[in-house]
Amino acid sequence: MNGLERVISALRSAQFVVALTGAGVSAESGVPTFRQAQTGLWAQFDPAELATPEAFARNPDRVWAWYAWRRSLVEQAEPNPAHRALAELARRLPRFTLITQNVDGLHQRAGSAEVIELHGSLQRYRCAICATPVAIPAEAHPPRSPVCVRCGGHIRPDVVWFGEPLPEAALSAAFDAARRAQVFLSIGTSGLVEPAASLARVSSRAGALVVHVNPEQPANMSAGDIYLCGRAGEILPIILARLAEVGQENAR
Ligand code: BV8
Ligand code: ZN
Repeated sequence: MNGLERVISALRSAQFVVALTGAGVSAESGVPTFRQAQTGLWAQFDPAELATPEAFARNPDRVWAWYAWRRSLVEQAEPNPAHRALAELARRLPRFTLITQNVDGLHQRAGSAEVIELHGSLQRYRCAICATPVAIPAEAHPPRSPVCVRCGGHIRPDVVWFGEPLPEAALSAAFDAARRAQVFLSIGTSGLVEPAASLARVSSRAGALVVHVNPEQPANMSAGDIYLCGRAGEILPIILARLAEVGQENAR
């Protein structure tokens, strides 16, 4: 049985499926991955440098402008077949948990109701000092980091920067789900960023079949994992169609 057949067979009998996505899932929506994002003005900066509290403390307006630019890219983007297939999978499988490293909100726009956002969201903001949440609509995006009305601190994007802890509730929910899954789909992620990259190994050790969907082999594969080489926008709809073909035993 080839890799795809094994995945379909495992999904048909799985009671609990988990998917973890990375920037590769949004690539087909035209949202560049973290590393590809650096074009034009931003080509001269290293994203791993910009996405840090130190960069924001040193030059809040530069980091603010980078996120404003990325948010404008996302606002012009549409969910792609990969996002939509994941939203449909949640409706087809008995139990499905979607975890994302992405901050673009495209899973929600594709109809995924519950999304565990490990790295926060471009659409949310908070004060860097007192953490007061601040609503900023895309169409009224200030060119510079606004000042908090409560404490005078700088307003920042509500994303997790390198060196910052992930939101505790999201992280523990993600590891709990990974441990309980029979199938763990790792889609469009290079498997380089921790602690998200460890979810696949934790799931595999707990007995799940781990499946990586990526045109390039990710860095966090374990022995026994299945690697489906290709684009998420191509492979996920095929998986969904195959599941629907014979109507799997455990459909809702
Ligand atoms: C923490 C939000 C501790 C911000 C992001 C040394 C060793 C190990 C770890 C570390 C280390 N030194 C430091 C660390 C920790 C560090 C880390 O992991 N560094 C790595 C780089 C070595 N991690 C952290 O700092 C984390 N925090 O550890 O805190 C702590 C604990 C308590 C108290 C204090 C501190 C925080 C990590 C979160 C950082 N924030 N994003 C923003 O977006 O601006 S991470 C960001 O980069 C993305 O969210 C993404 O997760 C990650 C990688 O980005 P991309 O490259 O764009 O995406 P991805 O990797 O997913 O790659 C794209 C993939 O898609 C590729 O594989 C490609 O082949 C594939 N693809 C392309 N097209 C398609 C496709 N796949 C499918 N279909 C396609 N069409
Ligand atoms: Zn404040």
